[in-house]
Amino acid sequence: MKKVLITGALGQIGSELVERLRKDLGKDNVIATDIREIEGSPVVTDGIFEILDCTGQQAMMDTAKKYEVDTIIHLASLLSATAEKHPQFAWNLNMTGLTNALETARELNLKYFSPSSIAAFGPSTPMDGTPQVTIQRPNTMYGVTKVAGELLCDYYHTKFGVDTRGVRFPGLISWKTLPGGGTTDYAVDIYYEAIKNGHYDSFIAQGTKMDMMYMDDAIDAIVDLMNAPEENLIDRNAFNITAMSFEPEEIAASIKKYMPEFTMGYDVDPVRQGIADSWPNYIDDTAARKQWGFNPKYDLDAMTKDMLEKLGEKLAKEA
Ligand code: AKB
Repeated sequence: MKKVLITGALGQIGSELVERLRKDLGKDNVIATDIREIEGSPVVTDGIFEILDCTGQQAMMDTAKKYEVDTIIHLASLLSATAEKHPQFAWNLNMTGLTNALETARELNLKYFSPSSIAAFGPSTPMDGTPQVTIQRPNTMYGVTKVAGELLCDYYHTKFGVDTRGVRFPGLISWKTLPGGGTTDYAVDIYYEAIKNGHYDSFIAQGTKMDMMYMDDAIDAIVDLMNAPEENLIDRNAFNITAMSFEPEEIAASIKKYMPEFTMGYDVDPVRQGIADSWPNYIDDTAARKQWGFNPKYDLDAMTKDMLEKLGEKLAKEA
């Protein structure tokens, strides 16, 4: 991975991955793209940035050719809750973007990464210690696109020899860029509300466990998987990875350790609760640990400490 094209670069993962890869590879070797431009964003101002609609095959191919990249990291995608509101649009965006990115990788012989998700599992999946290879019959449109994407990435590897790689991300928590339209977003919102108001009403119900990860570990995971020797990879698309699993009461308890006055209530959203109930309580990421050394650094309390510090500073500056 020497010169990388990133789609969805202004999103929650993209904005931090761009920053990291500009440091690792040099500014001229990271081509950040997104469908829109956010004025003043460092993704736009601090290096190469192009407007790119990933549903346009030719535009993606032309951008990859123009910059002579050797890797494509395709992040543009609609998340679970938004996809349930607009299922046909979600299918179109998630699948057309993916097939265009895979075709670009096939034709130009590029290395390829796209994220899958714990959403690729469904109600008939074993919920505790969900294995790497197991039943995948999700009942959400987002999940359907993630399973189809995993299979298509495997197909492009076995049929065309494209070096496709992916992970099943859990909920990702970060202070720099907000997620948009996900089910696990409550675990980000809670920190914002804790700092701003000292109280949070969770849209996910008491007792609902989901896998989560701090963004620093997610970015390391992408970089480490892309740099792993190809011969070590058996599972490819896509590896289970997780750093922690918790329910709303546990994250609230972790915040209380640093902000004893913090309180939490519930205002459960039935749609997002239904999605959360269909996902695993915790997944087994042994394959990722063995095949490419996945080893997250942040547990719940370490993440909470860092989130409260960094988000607190950010919100104070913005006030
Ligand atoms: C979502 O909640 O939709 C995402 C995911 C787990 O893929 N954060």
